[in-house]
Amino acid sequence: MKIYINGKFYEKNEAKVSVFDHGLLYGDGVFEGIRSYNRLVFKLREHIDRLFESAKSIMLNIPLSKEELIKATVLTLKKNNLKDSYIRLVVTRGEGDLGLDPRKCNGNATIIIITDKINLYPDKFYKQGLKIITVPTIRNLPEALNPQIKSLNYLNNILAKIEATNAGCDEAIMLDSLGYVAECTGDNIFIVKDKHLYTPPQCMGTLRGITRDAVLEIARKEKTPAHEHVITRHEVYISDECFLTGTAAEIVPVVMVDGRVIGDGKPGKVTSALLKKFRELTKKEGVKY
Ligand code: PXG
Repeated sequence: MKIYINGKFYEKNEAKVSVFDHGLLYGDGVFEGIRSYNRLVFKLREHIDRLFESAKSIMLNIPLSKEELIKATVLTLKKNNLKDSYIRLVVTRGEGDLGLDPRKCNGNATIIIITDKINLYPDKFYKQGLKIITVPTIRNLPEALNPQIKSLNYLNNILAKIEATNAGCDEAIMLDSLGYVAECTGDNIFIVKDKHLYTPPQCMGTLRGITRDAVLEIARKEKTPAHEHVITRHEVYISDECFLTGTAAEIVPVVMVDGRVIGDGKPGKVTSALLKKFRELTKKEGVKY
């Protein structure tokens, strides 16, 4: 495995960063998780745009242009000769001292590109659907740490994941500070009611997921009404179908929420049709390498 760090390639056991890197010391940095399908990187430009937006928000200067970062990603994929891949782009504040002041990092951001074989979710998740639970940990307040920033500090989501696992569930629904449904720990959430799709708007403490946007795009093309609208837990419980979207999961059905059976307790028809369309999209769209 060849890993890109600041313009050079290293073998896995030699790919290391300093213990003084503020990505490690403070979670001070940003990242993206991207997938490639049959040598096509799905929505690469959208992921790069989001990475730069996250970086801009935390005043982290990425010392490459978007085009250069796309080239570096493609080069890493070529070097690793991976047809289907999971790509992790990480940009940290870089090496500083033990104080949190980012000025000590001298603008030496660390850029890391890891490309690996994709670890697919178990098939049973798609066939049987997920059992999920609402957890006590709420999603970060946009006024404190905006969930639009895909930062290296994922403790908010990790705590929620631990709570779901402790309860014997596959995923966690995280609420916002008002008690509305925000998202899951690494996925966005959708419900289907009377053949309409609903997903929380991004302003409610929800990451604007790229898979979420792809689903909204498919729905628009298919003339399925889709709404970005606040969702309560009640509306999730009485929905006909529920599913999660994310780069790793793609579109995964949910069949139980907080002990309530969703629809008939099986993955729904709308969800399955969307997954089929989504997989067709990943076969034909993307940056080739
Ligand atoms: N919400 C959150 C909080 C996320 O972290 C999504 C929604 C879905 O966004 P995309 O753009 O992927 O449709 C994410 C993305 C991981 C991992 O290793 C998690 C994500 C991305 C990549 C890797 O668990 N989450």
